[in-house]
Amino acid sequence: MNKIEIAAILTDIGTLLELKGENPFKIRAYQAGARLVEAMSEEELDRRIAAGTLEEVKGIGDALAQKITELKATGRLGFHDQLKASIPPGLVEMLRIPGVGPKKVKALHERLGIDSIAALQQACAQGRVAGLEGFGEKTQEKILEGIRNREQYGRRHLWTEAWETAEPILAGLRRLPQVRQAEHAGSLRRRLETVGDLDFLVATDDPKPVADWFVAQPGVREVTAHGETKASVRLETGIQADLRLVPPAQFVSALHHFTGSKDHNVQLRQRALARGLSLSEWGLFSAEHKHGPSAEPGAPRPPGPLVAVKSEAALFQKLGLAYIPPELREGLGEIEAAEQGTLPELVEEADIRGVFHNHTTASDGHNTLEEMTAAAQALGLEYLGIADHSKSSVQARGLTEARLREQIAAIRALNASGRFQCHVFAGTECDILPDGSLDYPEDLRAELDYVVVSVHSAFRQGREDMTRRIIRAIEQPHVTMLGHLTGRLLLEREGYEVDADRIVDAAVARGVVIELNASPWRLDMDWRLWRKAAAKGLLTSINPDAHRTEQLAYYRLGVGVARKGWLTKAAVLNTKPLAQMKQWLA
Ligand code: DGT
Ligand code: CA
Ligand code: CA
Ligand code: ZN
Repeated sequence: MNKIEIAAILTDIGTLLELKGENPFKIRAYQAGARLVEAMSEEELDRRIAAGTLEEVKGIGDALAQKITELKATGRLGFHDQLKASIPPGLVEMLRIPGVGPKKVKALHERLGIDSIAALQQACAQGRVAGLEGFGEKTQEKILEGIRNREQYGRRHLWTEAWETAEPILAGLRRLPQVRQAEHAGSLRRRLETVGDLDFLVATDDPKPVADWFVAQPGVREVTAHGETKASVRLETGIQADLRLVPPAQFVSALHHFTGSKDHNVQLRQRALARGLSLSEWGLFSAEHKHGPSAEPGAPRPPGPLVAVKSEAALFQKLGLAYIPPELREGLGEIEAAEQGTLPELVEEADIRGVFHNHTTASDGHNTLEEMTAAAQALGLEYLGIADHSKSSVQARGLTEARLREQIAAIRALNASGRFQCHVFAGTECDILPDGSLDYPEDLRAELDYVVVSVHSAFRQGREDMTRRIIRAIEQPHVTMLGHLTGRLLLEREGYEVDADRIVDAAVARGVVIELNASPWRLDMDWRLWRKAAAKGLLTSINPDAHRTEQLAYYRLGVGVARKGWLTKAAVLNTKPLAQMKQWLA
């Protein structure tokens, strides 16, 4: 187990103890222990475990040191397993409702006997929760809203989660000897930020064994269809998956059809008809009749000869169009642009040279500055921008001015040491305070290489106040970019309301960048707004907002979303090589 997995278990123990109403000191010891483990480098943790010197770290007592050592050695902890087994699983599930923490769960369980989300919903609906001490009408309403959102959102899945489920399935399909070609289709292939169900398409002359494999693969909870042209399953993760099986000659048209979107398909079919062609999942057909006009009234018109196409590019070409990448197939003008030859040359993963807006253990990140730098370098990035939280973000352990100055010095020293090829830019994610002023003064901002400004408080201000607040923030000196425009958390909470057009205009006027926050929960600013914004001259930066080393790779997800927003390499700041980037920031 690495330090992050160990810390996660310690945190979990803290939560479980809190649910049991254990001694607050004991709870805090586990929470603090988790943080201390995270803040250590992997090497230090190994060294201390080997030397038996964990207890020397202030805040780690004997009992904790023993548990950490056991986790490191065996990857398990008997104490944790027993603790988990002693608590009804419904209580842990209730923690996923926004605003419901361990103390509330405990009170609900002890005083009202509530041990599941369903029971909680019922109690709220009957007004029994509002009467509890520490709850009230407002809390009750918020809990209900949280439960309703969960149900509504529960039908969709974050793109990354869907991708992680889908990749091994596609790989499995491709390994089957009967499979000639296999692809993802649907919203996953179009890189929509959330995915309803997975769609797979296979070309085969022998569909039965393929469908049989699909419904029997590990992770299948329920089979909802099992035929030779289509099979559907529900997976353990709750995601549903459709497999379509077609003869090889039909693969291209079926892939196009099942990639969608529906709007794109409808528009393309109309275009085909206008050109004397008929397009469907079965193929592209010439509409001319071979069979004369003798068909019965109302019978489907027999198709004319098949127009063979070897690739999607060829399919588009037959319709007089340039190739439209899947990300753009949303029926939002891509067909017109493909006709006029004005489709953008989309940014690609390989264009990204470095990443801004990343956290370290100095605030709420899980890896040290050095670990983050090593990881960025391993990804082949030329530069890494650090942007820890500012002092008002207390819950995220935001840096005081003195601590930020120390961090700047540490970053300069690291660059000077030559330890890493990857250059580190010193930045901040500076809070935009409720009145639009900034959490750090101008002279300190001037010492940094770059400044991200973000809203993390007073979310319910209303559209007009929030818009003015953000514009005021980005109009101040030494502001490089605006973080997560709406603060949304996909499938969890809506963002705060803003007038995006006005903020974009203000950013363009001041030469401020708006980030494309590439965290899978955010993907904010939304792809639907980028095409128009970039046309106004807005630059973006694809920012992973990484809180641990593995999350640096989120920039790849951000590239997918940028492509969906029609963005070119030129519209993305962090495609600049290091020397140009330094110049631009200066
Ligand atoms: P999702 O699953 O809700 O995230 O979105 P999609 O786009 O993956 O939709 P899905 O799985 O229902 O269907 C996959 C594709 O199949 C869809 O993008 C386009 C095509 N398709 C499905 N139903 C229709 C339809 O009624 N008309 C047309 N033209 N295409 C359809
Ligand atoms: Ca789908
Ligand atoms: Ca589907
Ligand atoms: Zn933030």
